[in-house]
Amino acid sequence: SSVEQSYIMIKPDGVQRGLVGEIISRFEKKGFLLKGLKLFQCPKNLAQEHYKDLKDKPFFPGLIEYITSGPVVCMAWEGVGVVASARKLIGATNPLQAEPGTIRGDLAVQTGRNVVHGSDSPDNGKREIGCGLRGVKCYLNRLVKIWQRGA
Ligand code: DAT
Ligand code: MG
Repeated sequence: SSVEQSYIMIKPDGVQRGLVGEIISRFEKKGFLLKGLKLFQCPKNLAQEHYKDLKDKPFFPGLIEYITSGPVVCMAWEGVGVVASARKLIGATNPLQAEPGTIRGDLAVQTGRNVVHGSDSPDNGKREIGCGLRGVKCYLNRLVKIWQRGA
């Protein structure tokens, strides 16, 4: 594996249920680097672009309605092998099939309310970060310098 980025998005149910800290914490504790973040009300056209590969699925209209129903937290996480590792941390699409210890396995019940999104490939990571974090800059290197300097 090489250094790559995954687009992780806390869906409206995760935000409304107060799970933002819990979900971010799992990626921080694993050791990945948070490179971008915003709280965002996703417009319908951007949700359709994000999920374009699923546009012919019967659940697509309901999925777009769900994702645009309230604010989401959009994030870019970076690290070696982060795309596959994040999918493991997140767990199976159907939370009833997701293993205990995964985010969906611990925190969700319904496929249509599965609290978090994670990219399925490094290429989709790039594409989805370009979509959900359009215009958001990466500041991590600057933060590390301040932290290393001390008080
Ligand atoms: P994942 O989010 O695990 O990558 P996916 O890309 O196949 O799963 O689908 C995207 C989202 O669409 C998924 O998180 C929830 C919804 N979804 C998928 N399959 C569904 C189904 N059979 N019924 C309802 N919603 C579904
Ligand atoms: Mg997917």
